Amino acid sequence: MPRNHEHPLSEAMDRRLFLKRTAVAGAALGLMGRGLAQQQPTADQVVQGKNPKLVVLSSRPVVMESTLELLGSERITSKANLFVRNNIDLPGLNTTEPNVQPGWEVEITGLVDKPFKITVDELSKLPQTEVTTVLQCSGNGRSFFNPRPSGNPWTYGGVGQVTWRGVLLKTLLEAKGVKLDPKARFITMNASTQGGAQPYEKSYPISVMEHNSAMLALGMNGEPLPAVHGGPVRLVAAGTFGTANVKWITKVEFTEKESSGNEQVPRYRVPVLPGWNTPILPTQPGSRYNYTLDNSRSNWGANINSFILSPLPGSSVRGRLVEIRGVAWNDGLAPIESIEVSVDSGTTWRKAVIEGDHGKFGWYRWVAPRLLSPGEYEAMVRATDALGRTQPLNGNIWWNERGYEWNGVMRVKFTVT
Ligand SMILES: Nc1nc2c(c(=O)[nH]1)N[C@H]1C(S)=C(S)[C@@H](COP(=O)(O)O)O[C@H]1N2
Ligand SMILES: [Mo]
Repeated sequence: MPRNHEHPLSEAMDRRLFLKRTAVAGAALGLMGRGLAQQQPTADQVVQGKNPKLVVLSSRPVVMESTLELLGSERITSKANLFVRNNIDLPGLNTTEPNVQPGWEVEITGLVDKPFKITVDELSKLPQTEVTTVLQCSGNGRSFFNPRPSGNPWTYGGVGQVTWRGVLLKTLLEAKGVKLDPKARFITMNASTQGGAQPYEKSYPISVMEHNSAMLALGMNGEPLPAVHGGPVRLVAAGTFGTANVKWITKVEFTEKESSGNEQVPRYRVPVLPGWNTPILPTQPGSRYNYTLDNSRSNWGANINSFILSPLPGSSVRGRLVEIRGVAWNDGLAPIESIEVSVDSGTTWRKAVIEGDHGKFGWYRWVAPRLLSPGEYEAMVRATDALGRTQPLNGNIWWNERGYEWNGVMRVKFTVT
């Protein structure tokens, strides 16, 4: 395993190795599970049905990340391998089993001519739409920022690609013959507070209905929505960061203003000049920022990113023909046009071949076949879309106090034998 400390991934691996060693030492001392060397429970112990290979970052609220190996092992991320990010747990829902509640109600209210309530059962009888999206926590990659912001130390696993099935908000309003007041500029979504859970309220521009196929999703990967992923019903806005995709939704409110709740501000924001689709305003690494609705924006459209899923960091592969593989994605507003790969730490770059995609909101799969003689290599990947948006070689240029929206070029060291 490479031990290069400037390299963010090996730092993360060092951390895991350290945690493992601590656990082993704890076991040797007979201290497992309590006291000094208390070990995190495994993913399957925290959420029934999860792959124990997921890395638990917090067991309460539940936060767990997937791994590059698992992400590379399937085209659509299975429910067992998908990361979980709860800010607020709902009691009893830590399972990938469905949450069967046909009578669950969602209220559609605010700036509409006829507010109404609809049950999950009624929703399931309306025309359904499917969309494959990359679901990614805006904190994914946080641990690569320097200095490291506080918050869950995500490496690369706070992401997955899943296929949702549900009723588009547009379809729902049409089916109910409900008209929007032209004053409506935002959609404000509320999650259930059942069992005494704290409110989770998020607002997004109303354009989400057109551009992001916003839907009330009832299904994931051809099954009813798993309880831990928001079952029985969740808002899905394709092409946006995870935080916009409110689980266990009970209310969709059309509003003139953005929510001023804690989850909207100061949480889940980056510094910007005013605007919803503006890049991060550079701030001095380590500095503080006083987030307001005006000087920052919510984590919104996913920024362009790409991962190498094979070879895995620190692995040995057989030469001479080595296929470097991975995925790339963005917010779906423009196609990804070029994916460049370097195997010499960025000295020379060559285009990878795009093998296929999963619609504009999903992953582009790419492969870069290279003839490599035995030795040490460092692979890097950089995606660029039709709007010229690309990834920085040094992701830290977008350092922000809360460590959101990392999309620095990934580096993977591997050995060819
Ligand atoms: N009700 C509710 N919805 C939520 C959250 C939450 O804590 N409560 N977390 C959000 C965040 S920050 C992310 S990244 C995604 C994670 O989705 P997942 O847990 O299904 O992977 O859910 C979002 N929706
Ligand atoms: Mo998130």
